[in-house]
Amino acid sequence: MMTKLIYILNGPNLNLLGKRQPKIYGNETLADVEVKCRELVSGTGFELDFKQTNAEYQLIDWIHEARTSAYAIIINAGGYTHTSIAILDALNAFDGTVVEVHITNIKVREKFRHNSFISLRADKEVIGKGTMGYLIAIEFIMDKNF
Ligand code: CA2
Repeated sequence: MMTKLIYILNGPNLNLLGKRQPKIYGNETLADVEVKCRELVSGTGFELDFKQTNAEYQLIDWIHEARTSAYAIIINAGGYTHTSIAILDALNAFDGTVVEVHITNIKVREKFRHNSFISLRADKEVIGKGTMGYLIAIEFIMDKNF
């Protein structure tokens, strides 16, 4: 059986998850989240590429790479969510499913977090569900496939 690849892309500062500001972002590290995501797809015919970077160009390069290798992208672009037309442009060149994830509810935080450029391309947004949002995003992609 051919496996379907899901890219899970994490942007700036998400490497600090579980290490600072637990009241806002919780206690789980990004490595913990990756383990749970891998458990969820295990034996389903889906495969994960789970990555984090602090660099905008790197997110863009990975999205370009996904054009030929991935079935879907789950993206938490961190602070670039609210600023990056370049990431939106890259996502617009990707034909597969795009799910935007935010651990916190960006709509009820500071005003500068309310806008998301990524939401203009996303097929689904999962916001304010904590790190469970990544699992909800995977479920959405897997359900869409059946
Ligand atoms: O809620 C989210 O998932 C965010 O994408 C997280 C970003 C923030 O800029 C967005 O507005 C919403 C921040 C990344 C996490 O930054 C941390 C900083 C310190 C400790 C833990 C995480």
